[in-house]
Amino acid sequence: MKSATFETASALDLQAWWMPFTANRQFKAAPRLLVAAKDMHYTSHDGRRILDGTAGLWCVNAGHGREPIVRAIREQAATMDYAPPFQMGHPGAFELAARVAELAPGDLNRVFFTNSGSEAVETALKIALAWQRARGEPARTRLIGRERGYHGVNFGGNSVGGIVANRKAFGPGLVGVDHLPHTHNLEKNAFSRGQPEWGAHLADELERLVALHDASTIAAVIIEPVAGSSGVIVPPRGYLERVREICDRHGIVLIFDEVITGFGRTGAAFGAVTFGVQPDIITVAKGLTNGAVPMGAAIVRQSMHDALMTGPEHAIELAHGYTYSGHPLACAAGLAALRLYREEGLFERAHELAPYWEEAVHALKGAPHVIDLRNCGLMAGIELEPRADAPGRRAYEVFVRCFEKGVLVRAAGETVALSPPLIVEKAHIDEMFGVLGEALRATA
Ligand code: PXG
Repeated sequence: MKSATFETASALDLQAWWMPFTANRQFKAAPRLLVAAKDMHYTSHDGRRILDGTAGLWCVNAGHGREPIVRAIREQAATMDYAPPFQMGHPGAFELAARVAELAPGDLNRVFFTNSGSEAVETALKIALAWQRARGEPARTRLIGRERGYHGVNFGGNSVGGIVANRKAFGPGLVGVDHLPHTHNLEKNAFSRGQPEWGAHLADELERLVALHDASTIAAVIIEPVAGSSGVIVPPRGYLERVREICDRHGIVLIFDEVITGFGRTGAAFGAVTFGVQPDIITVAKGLTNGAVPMGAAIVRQSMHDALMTGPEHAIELAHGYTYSGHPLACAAGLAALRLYREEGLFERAHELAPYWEEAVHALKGAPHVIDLRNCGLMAGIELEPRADAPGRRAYEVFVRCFEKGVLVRAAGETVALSPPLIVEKAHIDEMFGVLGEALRATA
């Protein structure tokens, strides 16, 4: 079957799909539809080539429509469409788990599959609680997130998350949740290249929360090594190390939510590797399958897993899982994606391109409206002065202008975020920032 063309797209009734994280009425009045994708480019419904500056939504790390991934999905669909994961298994899930475990740092080598980043987060939080209970600390039920954190949209992740717009409509969420302060500070850190110098002391706020609640009530801390959705906030030097130390001192599980930072985005397999800090659980999704089939995972320390392998052998050790945990199509896509990352050295490539990327980002200093520039690996945040009467509007307008000029960027609040596929070439980087500069100059 052929992909939708401009004609079919414009004839579509757009009303039935309640679109996620979208201004539905605004979008449907002036829709932006994508109908095809290959390598670094999308094709829009009006037949234009759009350079992908965001790897879809931070996920298509090897670029679009890669033949080995397409083939793996096609072959798996034809061989076995689905296999139940409860009290049954299939080879692909075991193989992918082993590959993920090899890639993950330290003793993070037990992998629980989910279907999204949100589910990976719920899974990690539940494993942390179950582990505390299994080791004789059942009173440790508090979960600590961070202001401006994003951990998906389910009740657990939303509760530990710290983006007010995502929280305010949905009630109190989980009880027993607290938040660390975020580390964003324009006075101290604006225009830092890579990790800012100022802010490691903000990790000490965790000591304050321990003093307030008592360590014996705290199960886990969850943070993004680099906060993505709230505008690419890079951790201050020494900050993650200090969070790790405090968690160790108080028996608190440390979860890194690497749904965005996993699979090469920061210039190594995981942010944990880039920053040299070992968490107890890493959550992933997105790049795990190159975005081609939905899949997430919680990657857990073996010792935590082993502590739950108790009780009679016939007993289910963790009462948790999804119908589609380890779905065969997702596993096929994941195995092909990880092979591509390895064979093409894409994480190393991200690392090697990062200095060029950093120069391109910081060359926007002095461009209209720009009040901060942030970068890490192949991620960038360009923060704009908000319009007093219309928060977020300026970044949104820049995003629309870039799209009209053939480059896909992402507006995250007041920040324009970029995170291209790791196959990006220097000429693409020049094009992205050239168009972004033009869009900034054209925007009031
Ligand atoms: N954790 C993190 C750190 C994420 O970035 C999720 C969890 C949830 O994943 P799922 O697969 O359930 O969406 C994410 C997702 C944005 C944006 O504009 C980012 C995400 C989702 C939607 C928009 O930055 N990240």
